[in-house]
Amino acid sequence: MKRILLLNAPGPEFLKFEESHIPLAPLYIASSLRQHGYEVRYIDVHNEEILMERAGTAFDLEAYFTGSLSERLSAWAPDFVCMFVHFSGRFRPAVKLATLLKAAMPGLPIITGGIHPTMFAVDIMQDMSCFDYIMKGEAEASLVEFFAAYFEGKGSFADVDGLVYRDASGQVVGNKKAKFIEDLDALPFPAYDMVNVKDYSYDTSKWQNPRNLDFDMTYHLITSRSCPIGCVFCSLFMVHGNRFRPRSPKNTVDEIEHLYRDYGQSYFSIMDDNFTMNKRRAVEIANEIVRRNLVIQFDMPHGMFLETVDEELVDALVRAGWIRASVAVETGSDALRRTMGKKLTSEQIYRAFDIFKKYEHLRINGCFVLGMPQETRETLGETFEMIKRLELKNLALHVATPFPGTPLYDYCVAHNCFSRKVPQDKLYYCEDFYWYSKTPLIKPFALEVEDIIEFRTMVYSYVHSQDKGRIAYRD
Ligand code: B12
Ligand code: SF4
Repeated sequence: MKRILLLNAPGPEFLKFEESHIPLAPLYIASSLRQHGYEVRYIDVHNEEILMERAGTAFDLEAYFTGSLSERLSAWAPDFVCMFVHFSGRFRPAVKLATLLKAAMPGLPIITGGIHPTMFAVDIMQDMSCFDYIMKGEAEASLVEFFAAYFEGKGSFADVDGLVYRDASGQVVGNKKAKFIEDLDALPFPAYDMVNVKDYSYDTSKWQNPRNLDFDMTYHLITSRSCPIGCVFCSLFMVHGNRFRPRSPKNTVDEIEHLYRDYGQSYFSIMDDNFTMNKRRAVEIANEIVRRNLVIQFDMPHGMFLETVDEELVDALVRAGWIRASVAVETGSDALRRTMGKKLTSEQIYRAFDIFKKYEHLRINGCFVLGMPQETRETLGETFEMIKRLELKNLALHVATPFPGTPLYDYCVAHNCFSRKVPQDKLYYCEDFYWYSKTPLIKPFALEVEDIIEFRTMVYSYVHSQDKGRIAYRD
């Protein structure tokens, strides 16, 4: 039986997390590979780093590699390594780890994937020998296809969806990513048994807990993949396509019930991009949670589609244990929101918030994007007015970032909207895409970047002055 080692890359220096979460990408991949007869092991380097630092030991990747990791590698002797890179900022640490691996075990092939390798796949493969392959986008099916070709000679690399590889002459070949899994219910649940769940627990004593439940972590759930809205700054379509692909309410609640009954879990975070895109489905999920007597709490930190919000939806979700969500309001200006690619209107936003306000325990985090090329003093003014009128308890003011491959990037190139020079090669190492909120990369036509920074500081201090602690994440 072939042995596949899954490695979750460590985090970058500039973004240290105290909380760690059970990551879904490796566990989805693990369960699919196991279903197809592979022996799989998972090492969450990122989580081990967090645990070490929590215990007071500074994490040094080289020392960790030569010590604990190398021992486990030689003891198990994998046939292939899959390297997971959750976000762009973890790409450099992933390269460092892959380079150490290649130096120690040159014959061990490494494939990487995730949003960052997907965006820059061909460039990375052209420049870096530490990766042998890249798999673009959603990979449960395509990785199985690839391993069948690699280990058993079934089919050719040229036919593997989304694979980027070097041909016999060393030329990089990038296959198109065209196939997305239609029936997500057919996927096995993430292989939760591969992690020691306790390694992901942390202090939740300050978390909102209206049902007074006992929990020390949140489990992430993906109940649907992708999103059809097409915001001009969004890069997600490159990984998951642009069609909303939902799991059925039954399959979704089966997973929740499995985690509730077999793992004693009562707090969940629905990480979908647009959980409420299909209102009927969301209501059915909520009703099914209630019907099965699952006494849980859940949040939606990654987004809720406001267009479908009505009394019926909110009431059903609250009865099922919903306590908080982030909503992508983006701006107070209808015109600017349309420029971003959203049809959502201010009227719909106010209507949704009027419903939310009826539930005292609900915490809504308003997410805004500042500094689009078309941002003006007037649109910033409209945003501030909306923030005041919505009386947001929590708020996130992000700065627009033109990720390569998005319509916003192309627009910024065409209209020269960059606030500074963006390198033309090795874009995958460009730090502006790593820690993007620091200094705006876009210079709006009618504003300076300093105006955006000042506005952000002003709004945050206004919100703080209204209610101390309002912008804390979970308490
Ligand atoms: C859950 C999540 C989180 C969780 C992470 C939990 C965890 N344990 O890792 C939390 C909330 C902690 C989080 C934090 C952050 N996140 Co996050 N997160 C997500 C989210 C919503 C879902 C990811 C997920 O689990 N998807 C489900 C799985 C099945 O899909 P997947 O991850 O894409 O994996 C599939 C493919 O990509 C591929 N694949 C992935 N890896 C690999 C590896 C190999 C070898 C192969 C073959 C294939 C492969 O196969 C997988 C299965 O199909 C995504 C948005 C999204 N919809 O993907 C953002 C997202 C990945 N996060 C993002 C960001 C920016 C962050 C933060 C930096 C935010 C911040 N400023 O703090 C932090 C960084 C955290 C850290 N330390 O690394 C961005 C990344 C953008 C970018 N280019 O960098 C995204 C895309 C959101 C967005 N639209 O902007 N995040
Ligand atoms: S709504 Fe969110 S996930 Fe959908 S396109 Fe816009 S930013 Fe991307």
